[in-house]
Amino acid sequence: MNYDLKVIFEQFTADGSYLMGEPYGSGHIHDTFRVETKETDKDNYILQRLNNKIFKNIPALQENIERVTVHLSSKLKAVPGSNIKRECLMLIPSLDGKSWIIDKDGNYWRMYIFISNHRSYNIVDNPDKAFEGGKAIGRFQAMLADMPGEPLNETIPRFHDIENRLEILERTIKQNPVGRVESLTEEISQYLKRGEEMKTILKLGRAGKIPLRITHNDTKFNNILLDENDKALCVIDLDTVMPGYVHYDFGDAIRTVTNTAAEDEKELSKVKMDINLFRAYAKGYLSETGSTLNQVEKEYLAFAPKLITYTIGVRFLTDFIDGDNYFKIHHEFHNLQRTRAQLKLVMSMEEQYGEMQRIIGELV
Ligand code: ADP
Ligand code: GN1
Ligand code: MG
Repeated sequence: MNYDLKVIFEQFTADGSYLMGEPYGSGHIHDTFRVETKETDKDNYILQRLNNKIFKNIPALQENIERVTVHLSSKLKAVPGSNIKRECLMLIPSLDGKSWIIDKDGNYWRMYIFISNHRSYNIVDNPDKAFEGGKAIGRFQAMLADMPGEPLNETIPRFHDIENRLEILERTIKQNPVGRVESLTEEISQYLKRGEEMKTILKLGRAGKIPLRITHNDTKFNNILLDENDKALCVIDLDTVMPGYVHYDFGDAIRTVTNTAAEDEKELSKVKMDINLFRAYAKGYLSETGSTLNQVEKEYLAFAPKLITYTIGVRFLTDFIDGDNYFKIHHEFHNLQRTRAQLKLVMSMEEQYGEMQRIIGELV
């Protein structure tokens, strides 16, 4: 699709005038563009066409992001030497004072200041970056712990609820809408046989042993921007910030930080969990949250990466069976490749589970 980015840009109260816009980043959900302004001393911007098939209530989604960014920036302002424009997402209001606009074709758009000179990685190659990632997510959770007001809107209901995800998988298998189920016997059986174990966190929540907190829920490493020295800078992609268990954020970060290969790696022998990166992330994370987590939350941190890697794998598998309606894909078997790579990563975590538990035990 071709959009008139200049016309859309001009419906926001940006400082600076439109020079050019181009697709940006490797997110799986929205259409993201970087807009450069003519003036070299003005900010550049991120313009996003929001996926309103996935996020069905955009005003509720934007209300969450407004609340979260106001709270985070007020906390950051109190920190000497902080640079709000780079350490916190900054929404740009539209001409009519909202944080989004609807274009003439009914598309929803929002705009942020482009965070300058950041670094973003899909794969982590050393423990220092992993440690910084852990600190960034730990600090993010800590800063949101005292956000006032009503609970945030649930932008995607039951997002990480594995019972929900398994129900949808089983329903999609039964429907078999594009005839792919027959060729997936091995993948389906590998996923389904792990289902019961994966309900552990939900059960602890229901038993009142772990609290719902404000969590990010999409902590893959390319949603954590680092600065030019590879130090933690800003946590982005706030669409799913809502009530959740800390295990969701810890697990999703470990899924991406410790994987020695890409999320969609075809050559499965390359996919492993690097235990040194696990240790470094956990150390960074616990340096910020160690004093607030309860004993049971800490005890189950080592379990969380298996759960979230499995959950995302279940979602890729479901989407492949469904005919690829959710995640952006770049070729016909992309979701299948992702499904297999996530399963391989779960297996690598299973092999190293004892060591993961030992490391957490040492750190808490
Ligand atoms: P998606 O939900 O599709 O992943 P994101 O909000 O994560 O969308 O944005 C996609 C990508 O755009 C990010 O991974 C990041 O590279 C880039 N990005 C998003 N917001 C900003 C920003 N404010 N400054 C710089 N880069 C950004
Ligand atoms: C999506 O938005 P993005 O690309 O950061 C997805 C996550 C998955 C991830 C897998 C709203 O994240 O849940 O873990 O892809 N986001 C949504 O790469 O579904
Ligand atoms: Mg993203």
